[in-house]
Amino acid sequence: MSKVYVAIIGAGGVGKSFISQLNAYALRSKNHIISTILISRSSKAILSKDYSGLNLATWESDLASSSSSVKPPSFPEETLKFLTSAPGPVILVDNTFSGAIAAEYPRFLSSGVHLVTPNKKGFSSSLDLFKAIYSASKAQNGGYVFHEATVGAGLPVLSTLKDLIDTGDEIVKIEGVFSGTMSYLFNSFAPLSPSGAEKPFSACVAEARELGYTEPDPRDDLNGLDVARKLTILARLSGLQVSEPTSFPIQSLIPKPLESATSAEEFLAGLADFDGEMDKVKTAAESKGAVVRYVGSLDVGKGEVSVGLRNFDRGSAVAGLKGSDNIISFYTKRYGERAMIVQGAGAGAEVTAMGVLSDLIKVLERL
Ligand code: NHO
Repeated sequence: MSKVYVAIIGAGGVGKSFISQLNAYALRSKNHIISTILISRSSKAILSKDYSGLNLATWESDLASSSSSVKPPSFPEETLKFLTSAPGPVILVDNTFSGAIAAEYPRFLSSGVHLVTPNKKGFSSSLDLFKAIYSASKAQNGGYVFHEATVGAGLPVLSTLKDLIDTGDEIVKIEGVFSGTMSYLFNSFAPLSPSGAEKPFSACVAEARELGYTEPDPRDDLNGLDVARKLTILARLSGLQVSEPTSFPIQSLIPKPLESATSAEEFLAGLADFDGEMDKVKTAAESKGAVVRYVGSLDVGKGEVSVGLRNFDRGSAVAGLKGSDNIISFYTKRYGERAMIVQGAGAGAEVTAMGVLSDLIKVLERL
């Protein structure tokens, strides 16, 4: 049994689920002793200074009761020093939203620290950072990097894309529903089998927010940027040089006058005034025997990426999606027009954490 050290930054929704899944995995692992040496939130941290490992069964109360003076080690210097002084391989798990942490990935990787993360920032911001991350990982003694959960949560989207490319297939087009929030919204606003009791778009947004499917401010979902980040990652891994996630057309569902609303509540209150516009979009689709959905599309041959509303035939897989599920279709030379399809829950802490843990297991298998 070889010993591996794990450092976890970010212990919110995904982080908590990840730690509980990691604890269960560590108990049943036959090949590795997993020693968790750091768990940190924005303002607090627990650290195993002698590298003997934290107790994953009690981490939450340990973190809560850790004195407020126990701040996370300063990032990146102290953290890097602590990790690179460990007496064995180290895997850094970044479960934050932080762009500042993502900007330091190349430094950690080139120091031999392995990285797994659901944080999209490092892979979907500037192209320079994306390239620096991969070249640091590929350099001699560079750490492995995996980020499956940045697209489709635990669904095998990035690993499928890699397998298709590595086996010599040619990616023609990738398209689908990449946002759990948008999926839920349109499946309830424009269902495949209308019952006549559908709600206006603003009420669907309010309901999705109450159920916890949207970000606290729904504009962060409706602006399309989350989907654009996912498409940027897929495009870059398919070989396209996408400079920024805003360098291609993104259809925002935020009415212009509401962009400057000062709170989520003000935004939601004003959204009802624009229900008529969304109704027109829905009715236009219905008149063609179709339903409207919010999708992302990547045409590799043409080098085009787009994010926005599109009509889909009622018999199509996209139209038949349920709840907050994602669907991703890979059109390739080998699979032809029928496509290879990956479908299922694409948002939520448990399934996202599963994507992160499966990446950590991939690193373990390579050590
Ligand atoms: P939280 O609950 O806000 O937790 C963030 C944690 O990071 C907190 O503990 C905070 O204290 C800590 N933190 C922030 N900055 C820090 C710093 N500088 N130092 C130390 N700690 C710091 O966020 P979540 O929900 O747990 O998300 C964590 C990461 O997973 C984010 O990068 C998020 O984008 C990513 N992620 C989440 C989901 C999800 O469902 N929650 C998904 C994918 C990736 O597949 C999901 C998805 O795409 C959902 C999407 N909205 C959709 O499709 O509708």
